[in-house]
Amino acid sequence: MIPAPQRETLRDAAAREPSSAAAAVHLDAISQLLHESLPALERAVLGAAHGPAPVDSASRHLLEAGGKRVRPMACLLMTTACGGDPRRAVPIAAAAELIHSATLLHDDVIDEGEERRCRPAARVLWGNLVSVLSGDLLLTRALSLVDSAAVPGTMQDMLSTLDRLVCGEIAQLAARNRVDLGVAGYFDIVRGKTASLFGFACRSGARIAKREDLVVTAGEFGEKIGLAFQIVDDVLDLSGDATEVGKKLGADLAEGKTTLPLALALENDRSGQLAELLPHARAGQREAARAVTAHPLVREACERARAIALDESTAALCALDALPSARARDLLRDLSLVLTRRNA
Ligand code: GRG
Repeated sequence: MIPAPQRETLRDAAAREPSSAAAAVHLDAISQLLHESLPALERAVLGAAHGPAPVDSASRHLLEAGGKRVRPMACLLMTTACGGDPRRAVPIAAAAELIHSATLLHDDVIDEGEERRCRPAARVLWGNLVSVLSGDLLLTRALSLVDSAAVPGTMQDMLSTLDRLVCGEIAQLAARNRVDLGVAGYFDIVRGKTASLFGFACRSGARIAKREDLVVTAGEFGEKIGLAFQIVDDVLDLSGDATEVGKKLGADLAEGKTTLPLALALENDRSGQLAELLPHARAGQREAARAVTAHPLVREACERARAIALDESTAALCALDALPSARARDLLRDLSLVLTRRNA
């Protein structure tokens, strides 16, 4: 149960601040605290893309397109919040970003995605085979980084995180086109496919800082912001701005995914009108897709999903009280706020 005062604080902050201006201020403060480790992180991430052509080019194409780097940032901040030196966290933070990048390269093949980070997906330029092998290359490089860092507990954690990621994706494929997945089924999938890697990034921060006693707390924070992050991703797919988001909107709908807004809307669909429209939208009928996206139950569910993401982040923040560094703890709080309110 989230203590009421903290819930108020985050909701108030979310309502008070225009999201883009606040995000810029928060991200600037995070960059200042991590001014030595962020450039090193970038070098470590981009340095992983060397290898045989054209797999190296496909990897670089994705890595050089940027991305928000939120998983490594969470790792670096958590290391600092637990009293450690963020420079020591660079290899494992880079590994978290490389694993994420590998999943994107594979995911775009599975979902036949065309755009990623405002660019054509690697599979569009080099084909599926190269995209899969680029993902494999980055995955291997990530494992090497974790192995060389030799931080007790992180390799084991990395392996079980990969297991959860893959199982989350398998569960999502098995649930494709279902209308009865429900909110609980949705959360099961997202804990695996998204929250697990945020959890790894944060647990690793506590381990790098040699605070084994804080690993569970840090992991709880990471898993919760990961859930919140995915929920916002779902909402943006149904209601975002394609130029800001950097990929085609409505993709989740077309791919038969039951995202949180859809699961919530379907729960309230007493007339069955939405459930009837959904298979047509998923079969690629544009009018049906437009009708689903504009449906009042879906619009209302997008608002509710944003509120759930905010509550999940607030719950995450409760775990942070135990962490020693107040400055880094505040910045983790700001990072959660940015992630929950983002439009891209
Ligand atoms: C272990 C290689 C490997 C694969 C596992 C394909 C797969 C199986 C899992 C896919 C998991 C997946 C793509 C989850 C979605 C996570 C998500 C919200 C992606 C968007 O992340 P952002 O917004 O992207 O951080 P940027 O571009 O900013 O980095």
